Amino acid sequence: MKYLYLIFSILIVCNFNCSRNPLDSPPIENPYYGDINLDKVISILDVEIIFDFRLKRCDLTIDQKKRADVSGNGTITSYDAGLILQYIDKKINIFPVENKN
Ligand SMILES: [Ca+2]
Repeated sequence: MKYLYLIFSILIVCNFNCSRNPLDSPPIENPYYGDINLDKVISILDVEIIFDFRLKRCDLTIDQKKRADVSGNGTITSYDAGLILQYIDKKINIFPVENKN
């Protein structure tokens, strides 16, 4: 299972790096969902935290878990990581959890 997450993360990071121009993605001020490391931007660093959490390399606070569950399905998985990548890449402009609130 660990290798599956590693392979998936490499694939999405490669896709992310190949398709995104960081200059055309201005930061969003004070985002809540997706900003897991609390640095006030949604970035690849937040995606990495999800994989670290899934691989039990780190723990998250209750607030960080709420921020990470961008799908709003009550779990934190690679699906949430994928949604954050889509958000960064401007393929979506709102997280599913925000439609539920
Ligand atoms: Ca962040």
